[in-house]
Amino acid sequence: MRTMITPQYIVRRIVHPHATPSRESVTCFAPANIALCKYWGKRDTILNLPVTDSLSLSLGDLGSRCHLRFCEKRDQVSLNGEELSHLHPFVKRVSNYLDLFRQDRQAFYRVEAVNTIPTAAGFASSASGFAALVMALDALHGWELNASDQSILARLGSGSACRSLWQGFVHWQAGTRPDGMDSFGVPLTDATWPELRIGLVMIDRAPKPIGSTEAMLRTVETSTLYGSWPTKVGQDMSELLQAIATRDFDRLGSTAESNALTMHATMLAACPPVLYWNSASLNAMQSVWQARKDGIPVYFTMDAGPNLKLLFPESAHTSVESRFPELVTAGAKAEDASP
Ligand code: 2P0
Repeated sequence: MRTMITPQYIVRRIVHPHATPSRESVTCFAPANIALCKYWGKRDTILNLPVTDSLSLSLGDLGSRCHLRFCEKRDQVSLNGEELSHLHPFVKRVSNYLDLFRQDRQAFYRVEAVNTIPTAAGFASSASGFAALVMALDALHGWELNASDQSILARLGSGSACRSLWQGFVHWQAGTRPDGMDSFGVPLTDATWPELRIGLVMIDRAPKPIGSTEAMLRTVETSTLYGSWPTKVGQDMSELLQAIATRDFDRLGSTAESNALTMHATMLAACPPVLYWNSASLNAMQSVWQARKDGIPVYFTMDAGPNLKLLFPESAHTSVESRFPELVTAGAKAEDASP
C-alpha cells in the first residue's frame, strides 16, 4: 500500500519553480462532485491512488471558492468568513498541503475559503476545496498548468478532488503507474444532459463515526467482499458510459444505485463493520423504491454518510419533491464539462 514516491516528488515533476508569481491575489471556484460509480479503496495511501476508476457528476455552482495571496510569518486560513486558529485541524491539513508548494521556507499563504454549498445540505466540500486551492495556487504563481496536472495535484490533497476541476461528468482513470502520473480526471466533454438533476435528502448532520480514508483502508484490508469490487466497478463504468452516451436515465440511475449499495455492502463485511446508514436512511431508501413502484423515475446514491442523493429528470422534479419535501436540489445540470 505504501510507495517510496512522495507527494513532494510529484509536485516537483509538475511545477516549475522558476516561474515568478504573476498576481498579488487570485480567486478560483471549483464545483463539488457526486460519484455515480464510487472511489472506494486505495492502491497507494500516500498518493491517494485508487484501486479502480470512478465517475462523477459535478454540482454546478455548488462548490468552493478560494481566495489566495501570500502573507508573512505563518499561513492564515478563514472558512466561510471565520478566521481559524493555526491549531485548527482544517488549518493543519491545508498547511501540510501547502508545504508541498512553498518555494522557500518563508513563503506563507493566506487562504480564504468559502463553500457555496449550504453547510446544512451535507455535500462533501473537501473535493471542491482542494480543487479550488490548486487552481488558485496555479493562477497565483503563474505556472499555467494543464487541467490534468492540476487534477493530479488536487488528488494529493483528497482523492475525489481530482474530479472537481470540471463541470459535468468526469471519469477518474485509476491508472497503473506507481507514481500516479496516469491517475487523473478526464471530463466527458460531449456528454451534456440538461434534464438530469441531483437532489439531497438530509438525514443527519452529525459528524461521521469514521472518516472515509480510514473506512476505505479497513474495507480493503478486512472485507471479504472487497475482492469482487473491481469487477463490479468495471461493469458499472461500462454501463454508465453507455447510459450517458444514449441519455438512458433508467440505466444511469439503476447502475448508480446498485454501485452505491454494493460499495456499502463491502463496508458492512469489513471487520469491525462500517455502517454509515441509520434508520432514517433506510426509510428514505424505501421511499425511493416505493416512488419508483408508483411510476416516478428516481434513484439514489449514498456516500460515506447517512444522507441520500437522488437522481431524477427535471420532468419528475415536482413528484420527487412531493415525496421528499426537504429536498435540496443542486444546479447539477450536466450541461457542460468546461472548467
Ligand atoms: C467517492 N467517497 O467516490 C467516494 C464514495 C466517499 C464515498 O471519495 O482519503 O475524501 O481524501 O482520498 O476523496 C470520499 O473520500 O478520500 C470519497 P481521500 P475522499 O466520492
